[in-house]
Amino acid sequence: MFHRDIRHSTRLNPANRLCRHTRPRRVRAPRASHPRHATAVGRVAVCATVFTVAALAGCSSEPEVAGATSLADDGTMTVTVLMKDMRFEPDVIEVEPGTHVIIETTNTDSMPHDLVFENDLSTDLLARDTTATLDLGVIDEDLDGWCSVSGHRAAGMTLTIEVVGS
Ligand SMILES: [Cu+2]
Repeated sequence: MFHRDIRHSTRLNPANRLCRHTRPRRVRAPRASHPRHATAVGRVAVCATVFTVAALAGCSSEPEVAGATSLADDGTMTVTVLMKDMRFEPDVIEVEPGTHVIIETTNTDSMPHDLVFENDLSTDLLARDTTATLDLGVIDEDLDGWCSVSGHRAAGMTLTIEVVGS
């Protein structure tokens, strides 16, 4: 009886209710001093989360994982950012000063979005299911980004690269 109720409500609820709780709004870069180790641990954690969520709530239709981070041998960090429900996920990316950051962003909304940074780097306007890669170069201070479609920034569609640590 109890089990049946639970299953019933899971089926009725949008699958992303569970997914959303597992997605970080804020992402912390792996420490540069141990890039390989940090990357490996991060990837294992992300994979485990995706598997669990997919099994529980059927979220496997979304291959991109918000906040997924990969670190190249030279320390260049690539972060996956989703445009979703008029938000960037994650909306804050923490990096250590001097980190070379590349943003790979995919629009999962039906409406078009773009990503513009205060240093004038920007993506094209992205239709649904379109991905763009933006090389931000080496980050030494906080960098504000947003969607330039009218009203979206004011509605909270912002992305901040935040420099932390020393
Ligand atoms: Cu937008």
